Amino acid sequence: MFDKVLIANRGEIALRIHRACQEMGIRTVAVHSTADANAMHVRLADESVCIGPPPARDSYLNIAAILSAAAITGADAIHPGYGFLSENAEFAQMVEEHGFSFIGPSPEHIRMMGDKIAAKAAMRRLGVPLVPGSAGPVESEEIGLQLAKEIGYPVLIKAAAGGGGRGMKVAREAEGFTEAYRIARAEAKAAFGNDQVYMEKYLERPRHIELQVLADNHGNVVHFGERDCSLQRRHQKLVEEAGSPALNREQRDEMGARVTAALRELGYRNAGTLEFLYEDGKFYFIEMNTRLQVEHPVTEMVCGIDLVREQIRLAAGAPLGYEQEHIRFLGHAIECRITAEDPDSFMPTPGTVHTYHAPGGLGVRVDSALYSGYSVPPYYDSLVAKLIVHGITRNECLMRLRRALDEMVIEGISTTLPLHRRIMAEPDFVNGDYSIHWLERFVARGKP
Ligand code: MV4
Repeated sequence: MFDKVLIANRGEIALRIHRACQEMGIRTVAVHSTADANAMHVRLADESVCIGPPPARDSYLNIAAILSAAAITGADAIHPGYGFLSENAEFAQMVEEHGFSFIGPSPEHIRMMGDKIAAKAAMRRLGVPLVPGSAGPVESEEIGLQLAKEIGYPVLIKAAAGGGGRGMKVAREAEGFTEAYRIARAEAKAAFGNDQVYMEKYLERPRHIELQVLADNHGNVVHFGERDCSLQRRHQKLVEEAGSPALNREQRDEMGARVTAALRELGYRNAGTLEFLYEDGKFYFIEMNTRLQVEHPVTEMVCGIDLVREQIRLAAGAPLGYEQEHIRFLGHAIECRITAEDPDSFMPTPGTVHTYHAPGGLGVRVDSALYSGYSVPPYYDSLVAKLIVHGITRNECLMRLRRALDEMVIEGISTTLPLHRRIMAEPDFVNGDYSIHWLERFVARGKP
């Protein structure tokens, strides 16, 4: 097992990783920008190294500085968290070339899944269902037009290097196809330096459902069920739940079996998440994330497993040590992502939190790096706390979540807490009756 892990991240996820290490008897190294000198992740770590000025590209994305910090502190392994360098195949490769373990998948798998066309080709070959669409890149508008006719409108043009909603264009009929195609390619070129695009049938009202997997270095792969992440606005998730109110046990088992078989075949290692669109009882694979996700705690709550500890164990070469049948699902969990944003306009609200009080009680978990007197810097993601609540039934979970939201205090800056309180009182949400478009419409309706 590792003696020392460097955590190449900040905020609540740096704390989350530190806690797993602490329980395993592993010492931790925090890295931080000058803007984060007083951050909680720096205070709690066993050691810390300043790696640069506030802008992320000079600090949390500074590969040379992070590798130097690992070398001078004698770390054995690096955990990238989410965001920043977590899905950077070159970084994973350099970590290993410098003699450290990367706590995550192989650089090859990160690279493969970063290319959305390659990811889909692999999943198609391995029998995972996909949205009807192009088998590879769509090289010209003539080919695209022909294919759109075969698939049937509306179609969606997506960037091969995209993901997370960036660089997508809908064409509702042949009339607008050429323009959508040209814009999609130009935007892909500008955003990713790669203008390759592919095409899919556009699903009008799907849910966004993802499956959590873990794989060891010995060919064992298990899944931990699904998360429903349909509640999002402009591709930023606000609320996630495990399991999905739309699925039953048989559907979960069936998708889990298919996906674990595919990843076994691929030789995948460590943690991963497969994203699906779900509509009219059918699943369609769209992308795979090769990192720990923000919303992993809802899965931990229903499965009673520490996914970060598992990631660390697996990266050190340990076998999973349990099989699919040993993974049980108990009850329901919901996570609210609380951000330093205006709850109506979603403008960031950096500044000093003069009062912070976290809720508690049975089934309540708060993952946050906040403390009273902390100043939220303007340079990074606006996530300030995740409130995760577990209940035996979804209804118990909801009642407990409403209570916890009422108990939670973040004063000094505006946050999305009031919006979460409104969502949890909304009949559609209470009934589990929502698609990926629900929140956008709810927010547009405004406060009652
Ligand atoms: C789609 C889609 C409809 N049909 N693909 C957006 C994020 C990226 N991961 C994939 N996305 C979508 N792909 C087809 N064929 C609708 C979306 C989409 C979406 C997906 C998940 C969560 C929120 C979303 C919001 C808008 C659009």
